[in-house]
Amino acid sequence: MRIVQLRKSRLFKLVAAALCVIPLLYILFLQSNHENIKFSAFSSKNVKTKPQLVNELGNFEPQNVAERTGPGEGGKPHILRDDQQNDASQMLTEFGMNMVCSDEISVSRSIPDTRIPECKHWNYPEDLPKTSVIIVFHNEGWSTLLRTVHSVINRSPPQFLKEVLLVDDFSNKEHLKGKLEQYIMRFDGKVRLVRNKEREGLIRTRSYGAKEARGDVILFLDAHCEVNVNWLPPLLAPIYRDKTIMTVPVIDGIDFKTFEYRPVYQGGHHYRGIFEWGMLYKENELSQKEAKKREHNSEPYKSPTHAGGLFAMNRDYFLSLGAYDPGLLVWGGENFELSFKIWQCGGSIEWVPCSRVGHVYRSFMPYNFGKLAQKKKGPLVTINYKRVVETWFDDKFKEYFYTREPLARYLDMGDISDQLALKERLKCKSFEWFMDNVAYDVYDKFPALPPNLHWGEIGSVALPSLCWDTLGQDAPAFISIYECMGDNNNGDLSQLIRLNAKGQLGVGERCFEADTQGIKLVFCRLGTVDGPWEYDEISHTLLHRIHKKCVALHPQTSHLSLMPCDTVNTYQQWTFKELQPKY
Ligand code: UD2
Ligand code: MN
Repeated sequence: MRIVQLRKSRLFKLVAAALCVIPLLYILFLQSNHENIKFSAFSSKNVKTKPQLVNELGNFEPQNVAERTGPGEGGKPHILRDDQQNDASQMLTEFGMNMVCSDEISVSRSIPDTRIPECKHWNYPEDLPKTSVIIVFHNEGWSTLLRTVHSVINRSPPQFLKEVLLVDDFSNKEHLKGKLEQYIMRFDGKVRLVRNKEREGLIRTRSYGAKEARGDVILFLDAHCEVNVNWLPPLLAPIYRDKTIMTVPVIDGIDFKTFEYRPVYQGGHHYRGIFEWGMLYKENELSQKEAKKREHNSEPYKSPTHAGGLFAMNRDYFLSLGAYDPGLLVWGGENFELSFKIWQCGGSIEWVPCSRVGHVYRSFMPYNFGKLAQKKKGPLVTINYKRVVETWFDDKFKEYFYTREPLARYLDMGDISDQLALKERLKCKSFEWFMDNVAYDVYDKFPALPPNLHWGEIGSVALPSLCWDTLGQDAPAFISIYECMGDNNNGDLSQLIRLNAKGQLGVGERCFEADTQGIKLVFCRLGTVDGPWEYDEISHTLLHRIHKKCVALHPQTSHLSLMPCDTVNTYQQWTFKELQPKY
């Protein structure tokens, strides 16, 4: 604080001495005082197009931010009293986050500045584009939604904030109706609210928001975020330089129970967004090769993809790419669709370390997918992935997806001819090009997948109605035996097991290992697709090559473990049965 003040006064003297118009400057200074943050009104730097690292405080850094006290201030956890726990757990069930806790925290609370120190010393162009911050929501809690809005208003230079556009995806909660309309009137038109006439899901709702927006740049946030100090200019600067760049802030975590605000990533380490072949979103530490392309550690860097929720883009560019594929329903896969489309069709994605935004990661999804989910048969998110894969992947890569997610072959993804036509029209590059030039580090963690030798349920020959089952547990856990689901399977993947040509036995993104106690579900070793398993097509035994033992079912306890191989013992014999789900 002292340093900031010293700097400020020195700057003040300099400018005043040069211009001898202290009263005028003072008026300017007061006008720029927005809520409790002052944007430097005397930035004499004429930063035209490129951000510049300077010794003094950057031109949009807030100064004289008032100290605040109260629940949750400074991003501290807010702990409730014992007599509030009942209400709290009710709210947790309804919203996936502790709204009792959130309601007691100011919508304008302070949070810790999680940026690396260098971030305070960038000057950004003074004429950055005007932005529509678009927040889509479905049945979100009151104080979390409004804290998102207030944080944007409080921490964005007003000249770059065209509007905050709230898009209601057909919520039915009372507090999101008239009360919300009433509340936003205090923002004098800066906050606008539009509503869907029926449930569209977050993906289509965002596309609608983009069409409705009035800013040059559209910037999406989830409805439970808090933007951090000076978050906006660093996101706008790359887009100002090149309209085909999508920018992504670094996401901090807000605890869904206590609302503690804390960084997700260890200090100074940079990550980029990647994916595994089942299309689950993953991250990888920035390679030296990428890191070295920049002069300073706080500068943006290229990333293959992003988590989905928080990003900025030129509005016309987004619309010229056809917005999101309108065939993607409700939730999931849209982050990949947009990322592949951007990269393959000539644009790029940059993660911006100096822009930090907090997001409440919920414990579970508190809403269902509504009527849209019933329209489609089968798991909707996998259908979304299939549309994306079928549109943007080359044949070789499509195989990796179907190897990892064999049931996806049976899903009806609808018509993608418009997407393919767009790809043709924009002369987009191949997926191979994308993998070689942009997402090459995916292979470090998720190498090309060898084909499955077998996939489906693993049934016992001794007790044919029983199959291997993860029982929906996450790794690490012991695997059990349970009644075979057969073709009644409808999206429950706990019995869908794959044995690949290199001996890896997997279920979903997890793998099977064995120790003296039993057969275990574990995290697959990253960077390899090899495994210890070997299935004997004749004896139907499953050998662990390292332990040189076979998987056996204990006749009394139904426990699975490794035993000395006995090829004629039916309790050591297993059959794979492919599933044919009737979606
Ligand atoms: C992540 C993304 C989210 C989205 C999603 C995949 C982050 C931090 N979040 O899941 O933005 O990309 O992955 O699709 O990267 N909503 C609607 N209509 C619906 C469902 C949700 O408007 O039918 C709203 C919801 O109120 C919220 C936003 O969409 O404001 C994102 O939904 P979420 O928070 O449930 O998604 P999340 O964070 O689990
Ligand atoms: Mn979210």
